[in-house]
This record gives sequence, structure tokens and C-alpha cells, in this order.
Amino acid sequence: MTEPAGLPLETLREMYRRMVLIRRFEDHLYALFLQGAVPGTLHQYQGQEAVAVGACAALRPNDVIFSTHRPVGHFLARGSPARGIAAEIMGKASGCAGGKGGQMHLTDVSVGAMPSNAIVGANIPIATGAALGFRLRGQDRVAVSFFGDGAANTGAFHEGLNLAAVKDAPVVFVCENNQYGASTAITSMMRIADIAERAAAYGIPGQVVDGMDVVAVHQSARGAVERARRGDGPTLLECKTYRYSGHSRGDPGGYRSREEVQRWRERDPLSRMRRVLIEERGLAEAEVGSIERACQSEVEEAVEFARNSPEPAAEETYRHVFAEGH
Ligand SMILES: Cc1ncc(C[n+]2csc(CCOP(=O)(O)OP(=O)(O)O)c2C)c(N)n1
Ligand SMILES: [Mg+2]
Repeated sequence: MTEPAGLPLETLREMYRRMVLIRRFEDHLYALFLQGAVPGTLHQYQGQEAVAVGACAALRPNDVIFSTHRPVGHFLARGSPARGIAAEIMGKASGCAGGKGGQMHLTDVSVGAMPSNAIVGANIPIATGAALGFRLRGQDRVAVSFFGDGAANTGAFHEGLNLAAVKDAPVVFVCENNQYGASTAITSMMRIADIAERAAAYGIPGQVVDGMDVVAVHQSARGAVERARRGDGPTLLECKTYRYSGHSRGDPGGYRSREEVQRWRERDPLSRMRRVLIEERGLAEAEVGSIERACQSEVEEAVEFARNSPEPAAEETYRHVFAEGH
């Protein structure tokens, strides 16, 4: 574990809280999905919590994040309320996108969480464009693009990184290498061991990060965000991580061995942080327990809110399709 001594206890505690919130939220949604209460599918984030939380903790309120088909962790880490996310996933009018987006298209501009994009790799040039816009307007803001290992093989990745590099755009590319693009192992899709190496092709720094260690992610993200804010340009962070679930809810994950999943679970980011809080930072077990209970209540309350919310009205169907007032 990266030495957390430099970080205040309050920061560590809050990072732990957000990771627990994500885990409990995702576990609860899975149970609801099995009961048939969730329309569509789910792309879940259990196992990857340290990446979203470590990176988002390095941001200021007016920075922005761009997410993917797997956005729940990013949105909760950024501070988007669990209620609006739960309601969106259940297709309700009170959802953060009015129930029109569903699980893959969360949006909460009020916290700088831009509409998530389910087209693999597509947010990379978009985040670059947003960052370039900040720069041209002389704004002191940074954009973060989260994407997977699969996205690193799309054309958008290469175009986006190159454009960001030549323009010194204030963007941080956070590649969540969870070892698979759907059912395809990364080892059968790339000849290189580290995606971070690709940064060299664009003349920007690339760094491999332990994505199961929230402190490591946070420290690397802080460095990259500071560099971007200073005007020194983008960074590629490759966070090595793992998703415990299948790719989406219809996927039992039979292409992975039980031992492999177990090996990664032994490095669980929540258990690690829990140990640090109690054993290294002297937080009482009871206090950690109360953080966990509070997260559970927050999730249950959010789901109750979502369940009791109305469906969107039929007249809403064509609203937000075209820009209004132009
Ligand atoms: C351009 C495009 N191609 C294919 C898909 C179908 N698809 C959705 S998610 C996914 C795998 C993405 O893998 P990765 O980028 O590693 O993200 P992860 O699911 O592991 O988080 C694929 C192929 C898509 N949504 N967009
Ligand atoms: Mg992947």
C-alpha cells in the first residue's frame, strides 16, 4: 500500500466512505436486478472503486469528468446523489437524466459529471475538446476522461491523446485496465504489457498505477491534475484493476477462472483501506462500522425514493431531442 501518512485522516475516511457507498449501491442494484425491478442491463463497478474515488478526490468542484457505459462508480465518487442515480437506472422521472438515459447514460452537470457515453472510447476526444475549451477561455479547470482497456484500442483514443498532447489540453486520461473488454482478455488484444507505454507515442507522461489502492490512484491523479492545471498538458494514467462482476448482468464471466477472480479479490480496495484506517490511523472499529451502516442506509433510502418515483410522462418523449430556443 502506498504510504498514506501524507494525507489527512479526513481525506482517507471520506475516500473509504465513497468506496463503500459504491460497493453497497452496486450490490443492492444487483439484488434488485435479479428481482426484475431494474429494466435493461447493468454494467457494474465492484472491484474498481479505488480508481473512481482516488481520481475524483483530486478534483475541484468546477472540474469535469467524462464516463462510460460503466458510470455508477464515477458518478457516486464525484458526489452525484445516489437517489438520482438509482431513479435513473430504474427509468423514473426523478432520475438524473429524467429517466431517459438509464444505467449507461447518467448525467449530472451540477457536479461536473458530464453525460456518460456508452460508445467505447468516444469520451476521449470529447473530454479533450472540453479541456481545450477551458484553456482557450483562460479557465482554471481540468477534464478527466475515464475509459477501459478496450477503449485504448479504438481510433478515438489515439486521436484524442494526440490532439490533447499537441494542444497541451488540461485533461487527465484515466484508463481503467480491468483486464477484459467484455469477454476478451487484454492479453489477446495487445502485444504490450502496459497501456501506459502508449503515452510515449504522443510525447506525454504515462504511468502505471495500482488501481486496487485508492491512495496510489489519488496521489498519481493529484500529480496529473496539477500538471494539467499548470498548463503542462495531459497525462495517461493506467490503473490496473479488476471487475468482480461479469461485463454486464447477462454475463456469468465463464471466461475467467475462479482462482483469477479470487486472486484479485484478495487485493480488495475496500478491505485494504479499512485496514489502513483501523491499524495505521487508529480509527475505532465502531467508527468504521458506522460509516458502513450510513452508506447502507443511504443506498436503501435512494432505492426507496426511486421505487416511489413516477415514470416519465409520455409528453416528455420528444423533449431534449432538439435544442430548444434556437
Ligand atoms: C464503439 C463500440 N464498440 C463496441 C461496443 C460494445 N461494447 C460495450 S462495452 C464493450 C467492452 C469495453 O471494454 P473496456 O473498454 O475495457 O471497458 P470495460 O467494459 O472493461 O469497463 C464493448 C465491446 C460499444 N459500446 N462501442
Ligand atoms: Mg476493460
